[in-house]
Amino acid sequence: MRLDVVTIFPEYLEPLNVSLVGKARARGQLDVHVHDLRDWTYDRHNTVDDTPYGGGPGMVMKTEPWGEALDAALADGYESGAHGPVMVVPTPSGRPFTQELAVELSERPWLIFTPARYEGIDRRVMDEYATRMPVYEVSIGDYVLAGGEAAVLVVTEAVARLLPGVLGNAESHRDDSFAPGEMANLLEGPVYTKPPRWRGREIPEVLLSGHHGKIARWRRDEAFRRTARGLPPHRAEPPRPDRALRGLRLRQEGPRDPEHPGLETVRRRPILAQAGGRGRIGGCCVLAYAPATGGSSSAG
Ligand code: J9T
Repeated sequence: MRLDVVTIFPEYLEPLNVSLVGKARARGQLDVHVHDLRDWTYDRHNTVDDTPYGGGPGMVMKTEPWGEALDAALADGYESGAHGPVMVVPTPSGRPFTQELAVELSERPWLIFTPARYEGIDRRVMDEYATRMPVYEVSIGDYVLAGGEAAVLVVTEAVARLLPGVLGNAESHRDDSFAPGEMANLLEGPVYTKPPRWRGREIPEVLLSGHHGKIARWRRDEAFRRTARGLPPHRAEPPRPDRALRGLRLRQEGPRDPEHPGLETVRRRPILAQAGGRGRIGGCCVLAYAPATGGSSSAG
């Protein structure tokens, strides 16, 4: 996979040389190119921003440096044989970044990140490149950052570990929280390692039983239990019931989400803005599971 990052802080992307992503680079599984946006400015001050049309606070990143930087990154990529670019624009108003989206991005051969500072990038840049490639505007959570670089690191790490051969054991992301398949919509349960007793705390006996069937069942039960205690706050999107949720039902408190009329809200929380996502400005549904036989009290 090829990654391009265009930024005014190339040094912010140094962590891409470390740990799992750094190793994937060293092994040639990831081909990372970090570009300085200011290389495409021609004034004394290397200006990349200007005041917003229509007034208002803050500054907006200018079209011209982004256009030239992206054209140059694209030309370089195509020249070296890359194909199928996707532009990834980190922004708090983007589509929520989920494991599902990480999987989708991991299947693309070439990602071009455009982390912005200030109030964001002039809209025409995204509109222009959307005529040439898919443009994903992505939010890593309901908060605002000083710049999109930290979001690039988050997305890259989530995507890189899904690339074939990057994780040591091919099975090791099968059981991730949110991974598609058996554990879809479930959070991972607790894990333990040696010693078997620490400060008076023992590990669950079943894990020492050597009985693989019982251990697998215990792990699923623990995952259900953790999920029933409440979804993590960053899950703005209601989970879809699936095979893994047979025997559980959803409990209600609050209004129904019109997009998911079969599901019921148990907790509401404010969200910043998810214009492109499935949440609603000012509040969204968070769902919790309850045993089908249980009463109607909230699981949250
Ligand atoms: C400037 O970028 C952001 O503030 C940002 C990017 C991606 N996700 C967010 N939640 C914020």
